[in-house]
Amino acid sequence: LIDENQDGKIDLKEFTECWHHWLKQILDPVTALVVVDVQNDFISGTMAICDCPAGQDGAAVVPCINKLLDTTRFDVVIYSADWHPENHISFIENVKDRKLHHTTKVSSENACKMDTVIFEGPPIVEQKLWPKHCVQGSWGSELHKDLKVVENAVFINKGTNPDIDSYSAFWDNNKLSQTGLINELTSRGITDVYVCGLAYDICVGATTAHSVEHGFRTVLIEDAARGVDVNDMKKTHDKLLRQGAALVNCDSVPGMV
Ligand code: VGL
Ligand code: ZN
Repeated sequence: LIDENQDGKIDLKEFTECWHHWLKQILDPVTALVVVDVQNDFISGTMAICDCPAGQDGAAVVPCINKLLDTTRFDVVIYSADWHPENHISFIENVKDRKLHHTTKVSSENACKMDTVIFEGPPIVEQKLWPKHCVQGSWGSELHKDLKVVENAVFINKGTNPDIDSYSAFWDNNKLSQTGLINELTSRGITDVYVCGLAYDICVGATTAHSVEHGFRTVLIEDAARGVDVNDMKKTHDKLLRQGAALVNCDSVPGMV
């Protein structure tokens, strides 16, 4: 692209034209939008990210994602959901039911949000603790009521095994088991994966990283995501850039104007 102003910036209108008439024909993308965990508990429930250190508004992703869905044609739209059984390993409430590794000390008054503990094996598991959230079938596990759900959408549940947490929509945290996401993408010949949702520095980041690893051209739509901790968000951003993901805002997604 010619940068006529020599200011390092390329005109968006010009880019959109180039995209439709030229780049799109060459790259021939088959696109998926992965909407990560836009669920009640992360917005206004037990793990509302507005109560987290970054103080962000999780609900703000909803109009942004709806606009993306209205103006851009994705070949498939995937909605992931954190989908835990009552006895899930990540819940603070369940620590008392499991055996802690002898090096870990958790007094009840210290068992606050985001403590990391080591559970006795086999296998030994290091686990960040969270308040009970996204219990299968509960209100907290439902997608936000205003989120647009398109026809022929694909739904992926994760974190269903009581003994393993799963931040990424592809793999569990120990990379022992996969969800059905990779099959849904490869069976459709997807080349480009766009990722958005909650939370930027946890499940969105993990999903984006695995998408890059799987070899998809991967685009994280940053203004359609919100996070928990500003420092972790910055770390996630830098790590994903190094790994080769593209980090953009909604208005530079091809098709969005
Ligand atoms: C998530 C913490 C625990 C997320 C899920 O969706 O970002 N975070 N479980
Ligand atoms: Zn979870």
